[in-house]
Amino acid sequence: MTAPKKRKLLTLCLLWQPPRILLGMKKRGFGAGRWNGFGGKVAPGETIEDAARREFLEEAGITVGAIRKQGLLEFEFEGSDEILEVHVYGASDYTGDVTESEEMKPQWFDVDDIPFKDMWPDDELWFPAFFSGKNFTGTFLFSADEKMISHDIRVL
Ligand code: 6OG
Repeated sequence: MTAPKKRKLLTLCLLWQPPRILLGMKKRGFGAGRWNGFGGKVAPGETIEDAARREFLEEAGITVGAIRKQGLLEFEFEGSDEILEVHVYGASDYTGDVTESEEMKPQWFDVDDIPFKDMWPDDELWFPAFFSGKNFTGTFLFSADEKMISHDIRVL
């Protein structure tokens, strides 16, 4: 029997002020070279929402206002013994100055001009649900070389 896979809790927060959205170019580590929302691992003893806010501050230098949970995404990579459980939040206001960090280079994009070809391939599939304001779930299987093999997205 194979052991059940460990789950790694992560956050992903999108700051959306129609018609613009703030994305960050990941400069190092997992997902480097791709634009994404802001987020990372939930630390022991921290709520997922606190982690989302902390990561935004660490990566883009700003404090987000109210945040709303909108999605739950699960990513499995072939050959990996863990499942990434990514909690997706939306925010629409913030305080502070958007600042580049060692991990992320932030940039505003028009929502009609999102650089999907330089993002994780799943984003194009669930961003429409995010922008519709609906809640959603998704499960994705990736190959070890980061190609998407299958996906199942449900808009709730
Ligand atoms: P650190 O490992 O840097 O956090 N993340 C993904 N985001 C998208 N859009 N698609 C994926 O498809 C992702 N896998 C992980 C979660 C990694 C950050 O990247 C997100 C975190 O915000 C595979 O701490």
